[in-house]
Amino acid sequence: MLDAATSSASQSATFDAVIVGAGFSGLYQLHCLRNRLGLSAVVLEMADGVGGTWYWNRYPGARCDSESHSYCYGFSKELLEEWEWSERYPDHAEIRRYLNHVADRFDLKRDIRFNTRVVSARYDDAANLWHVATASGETFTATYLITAVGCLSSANVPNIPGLADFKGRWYHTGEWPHEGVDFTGKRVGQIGTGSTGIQAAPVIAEQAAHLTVFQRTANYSVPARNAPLTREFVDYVKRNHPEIRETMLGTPNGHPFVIENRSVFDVSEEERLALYEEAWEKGGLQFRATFRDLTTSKAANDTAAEFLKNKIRQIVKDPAKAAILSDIDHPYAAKRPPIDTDYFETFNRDNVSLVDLRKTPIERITERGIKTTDAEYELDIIVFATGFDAMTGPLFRLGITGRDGLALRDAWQAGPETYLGLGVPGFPNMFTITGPGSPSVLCNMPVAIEQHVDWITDCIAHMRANGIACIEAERPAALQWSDEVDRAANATLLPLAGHSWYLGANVPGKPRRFMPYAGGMAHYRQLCADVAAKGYPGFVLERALADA
Ligand code: NA7
Repeated sequence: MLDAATSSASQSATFDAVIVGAGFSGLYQLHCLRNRLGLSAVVLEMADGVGGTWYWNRYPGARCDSESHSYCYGFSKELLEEWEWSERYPDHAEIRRYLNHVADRFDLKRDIRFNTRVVSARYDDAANLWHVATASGETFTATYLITAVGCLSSANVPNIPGLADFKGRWYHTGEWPHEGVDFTGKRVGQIGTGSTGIQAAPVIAEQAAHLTVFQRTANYSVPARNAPLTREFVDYVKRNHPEIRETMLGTPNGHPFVIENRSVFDVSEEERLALYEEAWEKGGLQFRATFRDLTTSKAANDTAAEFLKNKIRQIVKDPAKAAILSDIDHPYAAKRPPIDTDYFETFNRDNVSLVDLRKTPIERITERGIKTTDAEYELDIIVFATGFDAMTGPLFRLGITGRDGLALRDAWQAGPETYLGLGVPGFPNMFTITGPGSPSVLCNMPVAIEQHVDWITDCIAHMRANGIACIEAERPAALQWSDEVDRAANATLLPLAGHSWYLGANVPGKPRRFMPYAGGMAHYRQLCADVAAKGYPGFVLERALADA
């Protein structure tokens, strides 16, 4: 084991591993490497606290769509038993409290460098080491580079002409001010109606003088039915977490519910509507699990889509608004399905209006507000709920270069190419937690993260036990895996939402490639376990020179 020491010659602190990011991934990876394997590891984190996604996303209504009792680590029985969530879906502040609790409980903060932004990470072929540089000029050297930067951490502010002219204030939801934003008496414009916009609009509308929602693509949403957890439920979870986790680990998406094994067409129309109604009342992402073929058969999906569009028409009283909100152009759940608290009801308020950007696109932002092709909307505040440069964006920001000076950005010019979403050809000893090509965002994130961190930890332990100095994904294996990622996506309705961020379609110029692995988490876990059990086929493992 190397010592975490600073060499005066190079001014570079040396570690076994540099981990980038202190969210769910980075915290657990540090725990595994330091507390389990006894390695020296440091986490470099650009924020001044832990939390990752939840450090930055503090917008009004920011709340997780996974149920709280499943949105947590499963590696520690004691942690599972001592932590109590307060609501069905945890809000951003409660998740930060949880992650701070984890960081303190496992004494992690002493190895996290906060306010430390990575600007480059360069693989040194000759020394088989990574050199990581930060914005403040510090450098860190390590055998392993582990990216724990999350999938949705690079905010996408669209390049709309005139933003610099706007005299009011503007904010992106993913970089929300810690002190909050006071909307009292303000005219607010919100661009974006994805999961974030759908959470934010009802809360902003309650405070603002007027809220104008600028919608480009209409979206489905199912009520979250958030509520405080009862004592009985909290106790039930404590008593039954092994069974709950077994369910989570057995499902394709890592949630604590099973997908029903019936087809839409196994039941009569009357029964189907009753089942949808029941799922609507129950609320949450579980709506998608009402039938097994909702995500794979367009005909099956159409029945759910029609049910949900009818709900919009029933809830929204103004028929013109209802028509714009229910004019949805993609199958249900082909984009990430939002869940909400009173989203459609918000459009019944007198102080909320809706602009259909499909009919009247934004021309520019002016000094006074947003100008579409048919009107200028005067605004004091613009909220960009416009999403993220997902999955690859956070990795590119690290300025990674691999073997022979190859930049990751160049290697992935035509789209990401990984083996299992864990390794990249040309980038030895680099591991990407929930990288492109892994289930990641199609799974309840902590479940995906723990599987990756456990796999990486076992791999590093294997390397050290067997004198292996270097591991690198092989190109043919990565190409084959890319084909498998495409195949898995094409077996579902996911590619039918041509404008989704899963495809990179929300960022101009980004190559269109379906990025997450849609083959299901349980199946993927088995594939990864098989690769490890067989001695890592698809990776090249090199012994240290002295041992060769
Ligand atoms: P999303 O799901 O990417 O949604 C972004 C929204 O912003 C969506 O409605 C976009 O419309 C809209 N958008 C983006 N750019 C523009 C421009 N230039 N003009 C008008 N409207 C625009 O991001 P979220 O933050 O809501 O959710 C991200 C994930 O976080 C979510 O899926 C969960 O996993 C958690 P579009 O659909 O592209 O027409």
